[in-house]
Amino acid sequence: MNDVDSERIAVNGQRLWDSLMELAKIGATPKGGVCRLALSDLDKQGRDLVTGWGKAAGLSVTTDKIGNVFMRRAGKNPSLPPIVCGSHIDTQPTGGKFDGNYGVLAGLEVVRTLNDKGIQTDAPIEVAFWTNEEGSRFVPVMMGSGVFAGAFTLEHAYAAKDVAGKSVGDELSRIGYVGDEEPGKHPIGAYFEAHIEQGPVLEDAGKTIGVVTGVLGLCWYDCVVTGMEAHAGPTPMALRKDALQIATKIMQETVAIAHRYPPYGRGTVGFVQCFPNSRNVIPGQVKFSIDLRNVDNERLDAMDKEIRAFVEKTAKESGLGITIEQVSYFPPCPFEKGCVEAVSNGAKRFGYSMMDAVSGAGHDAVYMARLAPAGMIFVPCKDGISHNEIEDAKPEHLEAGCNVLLHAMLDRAGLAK
Ligand code: HGY
Ligand code: MN
Ligand code: MN
Repeated sequence: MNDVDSERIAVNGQRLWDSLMELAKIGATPKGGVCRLALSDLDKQGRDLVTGWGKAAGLSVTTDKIGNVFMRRAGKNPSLPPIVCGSHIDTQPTGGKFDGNYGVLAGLEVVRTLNDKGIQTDAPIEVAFWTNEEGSRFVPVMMGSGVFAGAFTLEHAYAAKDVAGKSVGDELSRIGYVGDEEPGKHPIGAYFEAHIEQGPVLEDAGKTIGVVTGVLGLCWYDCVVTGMEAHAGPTPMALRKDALQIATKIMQETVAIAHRYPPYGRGTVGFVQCFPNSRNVIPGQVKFSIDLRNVDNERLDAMDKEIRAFVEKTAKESGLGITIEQVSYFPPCPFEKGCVEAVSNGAKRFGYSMMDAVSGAGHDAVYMARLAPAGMIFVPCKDGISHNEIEDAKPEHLEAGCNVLLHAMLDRAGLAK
């Protein structure tokens, strides 16, 4: 046991790639992407496949009440808190093979490699996947890890509904993943998440590993503009209460605010519902999402104030009813220095090119960082594209990131003496 030179062990990149391609078959789309929405039948199939692989690798599986799953490899010292890695396996409707899935299967590959080499760690190792990271079908975003970290209550999460009116509580129990464990009552010694960058910086710089120093803060809002449905023909322009025309002003301002707070300012409107959505009816109501992000609290707070002020001014000027409700929020999140160093040391050990990176995307690691030292490993994705069915990554980059994950985990878990 442990007679292997742990400095040199490396993962099996082909096995990692094959497991990614196998999981990607669940919810595969014609354009080569994956649509596996949180708590759908496909999510259940993905969960069953991954937990089946975990059990086959000798892991013991526990699930908590919001459906977060933990797959545990015993360490020599069971009283030590586990070193946890993972990510999510739910995807966007036009998602890719790698977003989230990579971090979970890289964790599984770490376990399979330790098994192959007969290595026993001092602390236990766990591979986790978190419920509804994407926040696409159900809001808030990063739901499972957020409940785990106490950012919002289990009841709040259970009550969340999708556009068809189905609730998280009902859907989670329908797929059979309401576990016994109280969310958060699960020790975490440290947490690492491997993820594709989902942006162009690493590829542009020709680097293999992104040593993630932190994550942008995020504010999500639901904005509803209420006017009056009327006939598109007889209604003079000056007498309309056109909800869509007013909504578009707020949508434009969302983007304008992001441009006013560079370089990390982000403003996006991705979800729009127009009622009654008929070509010859002046829209009576429009509901849309607003996603604002930035790298520090000052800028994010300023962006929040500006969008709220603009909504208030627009309501006054237009006379239409406008509501704006914050539905997700987390502040900018720096990662713990020791974990950041463990990641860069792992990259150095293999001689991988690397650079510091700030994550524009939110990740479950943001909530884990509230509970324990946490860090992330980025690898490039093709043309920096993600949340798109054409999302792609190179096997050698995915393998490199997994090697760094392996050594960062060993750095924290220690080898059994
Ligand atoms: O929205 C995000 O940043 C993540 O993909 N859920
Ligand atoms: Mn993700
Ligand atoms: Mn995503």
